[in-house]
Amino acid sequence: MLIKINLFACRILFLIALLANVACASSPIADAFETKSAEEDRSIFNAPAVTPKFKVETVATNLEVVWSIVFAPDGRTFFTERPGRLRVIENGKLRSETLAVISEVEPSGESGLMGMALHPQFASNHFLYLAYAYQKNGNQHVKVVRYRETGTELIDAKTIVEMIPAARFHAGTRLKFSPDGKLYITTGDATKQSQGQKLETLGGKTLRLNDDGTVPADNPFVNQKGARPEIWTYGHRNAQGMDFQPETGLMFQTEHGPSLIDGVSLFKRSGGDEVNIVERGKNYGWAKISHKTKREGMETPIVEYSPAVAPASGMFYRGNLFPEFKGNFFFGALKGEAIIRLVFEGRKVVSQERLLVKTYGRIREIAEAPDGSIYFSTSNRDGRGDASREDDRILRIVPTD
Ligand SMILES: [Ca+2]
Repeated sequence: MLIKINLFACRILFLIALLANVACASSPIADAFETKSAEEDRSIFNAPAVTPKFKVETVATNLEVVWSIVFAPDGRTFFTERPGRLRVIENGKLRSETLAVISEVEPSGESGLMGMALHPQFASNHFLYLAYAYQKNGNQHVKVVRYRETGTELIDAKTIVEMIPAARFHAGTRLKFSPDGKLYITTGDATKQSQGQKLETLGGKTLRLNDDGTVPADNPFVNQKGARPEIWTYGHRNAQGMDFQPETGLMFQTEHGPSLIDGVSLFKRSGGDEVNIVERGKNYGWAKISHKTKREGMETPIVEYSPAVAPASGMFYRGNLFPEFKGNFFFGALKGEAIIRLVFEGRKVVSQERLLVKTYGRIREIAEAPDGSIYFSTSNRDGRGDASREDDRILRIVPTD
C-alpha cells in the first residue's frame, strides 16, 4: 500500500514538473542529492588532447523531433519525425513529400515513431526497419516492422516483434544491426520499475533478433523456462543510444538515469545517466541499483552523468574527415543541450568534452554520413525545449576550410 501511495505521489510530482516545463533533474529537490556525483564526474575526466576545428552547416529546417537518421548506400538520407513521418534528403535537398506516414503511430509523450535501421544488404533487398508506439487493447506498446522501400513508398510490411510494453515515457527504442548481422533493439521500462528485472517481459531490455524477426539460437535465455528468448540483456531503464566500437565490436549504449518520477522515490537522487558496455546476458541493474552503485551480479555504468544530460543517441566515429575523432564515441544530450564526445581506449574512458553547448538547444540524434561529416538533429519541438523559427533542424559538422 505504502509503495502504491509513493508511486502515485511521484507521478503527481512528475506531472507538476512537466507542466512547469522544468526538466526533472534541475529541480531543487533533485539537485540537493546530486552534489557528490557531480564532483566525481568533473574530477575523473580530462578533455581530449585535440579538438579539431569544425563548423556547422544547416541541412534541413522546420522539422519536428527528428529521432533517427540513417544513410542509404545510394546517397539518400532517411530520417524519422516522431509524429510518424519518414522523410528523405536527396542531393542535399529535403524532399517536400514524405516517403511514408505511419498512421498507426501513437505519438504521445516521449514516444511515437522512433528508431530506424537499414538492412546490411539494403542495396539489394531494400529492407528498412522502423520502431514505433501504437495502441492495442487500450494500452500503449511498441513494435518493430520491416518494410521494403521502393523509392516512393514502403510496402510489404512485416512485423518483426510487437507488444513491447510502452508508455508515454520510457518507451525506448533504438534499432541497430551489429557487425554479425543481428538486429538489436533497446526497450524502455514503460515507467514500470519492476519490468527491467523480469525476464518474462520485453520491457527494459536489449533484444536480439535475426533480420526476419526469428530468435537466434545462441541468445542467452532461449532455454530458460519463462524467459523471453528475444532478450539479450536486462535491467535497463530507457536506453536510446547504441553503437558498436569499431576495433572491438563491443556494444555501447547510453541510457537515461532515474528522473524525479523514479529517482527520488527509489534512490533519493535523480541524474545518473549512463554509458554502458552491453554484453550478452548481463543485468544492468535497473531498478535495483542506479548511478555508480555496485551490486553482485549487476553491471555498473562505465560513465555516469549527474546532474542528468538526457542522452538520446550514440555513435562511434569511423570516418576520415576528422582523423582526431576516429574511434571516439558521441551522443546527443537533450537536457544537456550539447554533443558529448568520449575518448575510449578499449573499455576504458580516458577523456571527454562537450561540444556546441547551449548553441542549438536540445540535441537528439547523431549519425555519421558516408563522407565523414557528422549529422545531428535538434529536438526543441518535443514539448520541453525553446523552438527557434527554424526548429527542428538537421545540421552537420564539417571541417573548417
Ligand atoms: Ca544501470
